[in-house]
Amino acid sequence: NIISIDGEKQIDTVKKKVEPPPMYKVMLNNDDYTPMEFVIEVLVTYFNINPEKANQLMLTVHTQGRAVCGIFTAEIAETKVMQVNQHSRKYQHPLMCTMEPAQ
Ligand code: TYC
Repeated sequence: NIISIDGEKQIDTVKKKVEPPPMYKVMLNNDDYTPMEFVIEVLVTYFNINPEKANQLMLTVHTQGRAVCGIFTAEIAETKVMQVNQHSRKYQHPLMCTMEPAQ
């Protein structure tokens, strides 16, 4: 940093490193009961994924067990998980949305 003491400019040794924030994967997990159409609607509504990609991603979860829906900062990931799980409980589907560190 450039600092000024008594009008004298000096360079200090403080490194201002700007670190990127930690990122989190938001996952959808498979279950046997949630209707496929409901999962597609969740992906479209909460993750801004177009219906064709949403259908593909839903089928990946269905066949592989889980898949990443998006990667976000902590606050946004937490909000997505809360919103999706609340929405699923409201309609009494067991769909589970979870998050985990991306690195
Ligand atoms: N396995 C569900 C079914 O056969 C569909 C499903 C897909 C459920 C993805 C959850 O995250 C999920 N109706």
